[in-house]
Amino acid sequence: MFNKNPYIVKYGGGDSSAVDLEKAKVVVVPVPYEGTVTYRQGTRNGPSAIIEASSNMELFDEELNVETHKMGIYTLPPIDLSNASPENMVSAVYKTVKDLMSGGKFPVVIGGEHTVSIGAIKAVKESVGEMSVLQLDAHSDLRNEYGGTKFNHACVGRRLQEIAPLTQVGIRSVSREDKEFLDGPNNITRVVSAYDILNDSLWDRKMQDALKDKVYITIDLDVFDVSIMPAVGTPEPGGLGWYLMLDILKLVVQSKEIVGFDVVELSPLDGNVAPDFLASKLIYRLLGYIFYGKSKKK
Ligand SMILES: [Mn+2]
Repeated sequence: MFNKNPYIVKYGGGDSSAVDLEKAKVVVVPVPYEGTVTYRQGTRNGPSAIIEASSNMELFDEELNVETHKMGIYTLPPIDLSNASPENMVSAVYKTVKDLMSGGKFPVVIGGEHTVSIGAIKAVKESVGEMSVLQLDAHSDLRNEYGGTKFNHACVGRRLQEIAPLTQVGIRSVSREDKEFLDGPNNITRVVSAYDILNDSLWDRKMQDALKDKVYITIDLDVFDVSIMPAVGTPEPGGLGWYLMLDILKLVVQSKEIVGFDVVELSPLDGNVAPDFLASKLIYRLLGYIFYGKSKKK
């Protein structure tokens, strides 16, 4: 479907592709990597599907009443390392994001499988110092090793909490090893599960209290309910709806400084482009909240 010359189109389409790198505030980094997927394949097509969808999306944000792209969104050529080891891919993403951070850019990484976040988060952490990672995900992904590598997507949470304090929200799938890790004496990872969101009226307070002032957000699209986001490698029932997700993001943007984010694990479906558009609009809306939503409270 969306495989024809995908990167000629930039995120946001015509208008925002006119921006050059020097003038851009935000730089989109597509990483179509799929090296350790365990079930449904196709995340390598995620970035091109998101970018394609973005060129058919309204660039006027009807909630915020702004044209978010006007602050300058630049899309880099993809970091395409399909046959590389996860370690090599992680270090390539690290180098790119590190350069962007030293240039004062705000990084938005789009995957690809969830391991693409590791290098990005390491680079952002080194640049901004003390920060938290907010992981919106169905899965805890806290195994130390899976399929013979520490860089499997099932180990992402574990790697991330080695870089910065981790708070996971929307979790509804936990392995025995994940659980033992979470219950262990030295664990500082905080989990606000899908069940907490349903049953604990203080869940939002708990999420905010767990986060430091600076926050990097990593969004695994399987955090959404499968009814609106079926295009993921490992779907789990019982996920978040669109407006709940927006409320969570608004809450975090209002109370914290967001230092970067990524959106990963889109695995486009033949014959259903709705998930691609969801992912594209999610990125745009979150950029809107971060760059226009804070001062302009409606
Ligand atoms: Mn997941």
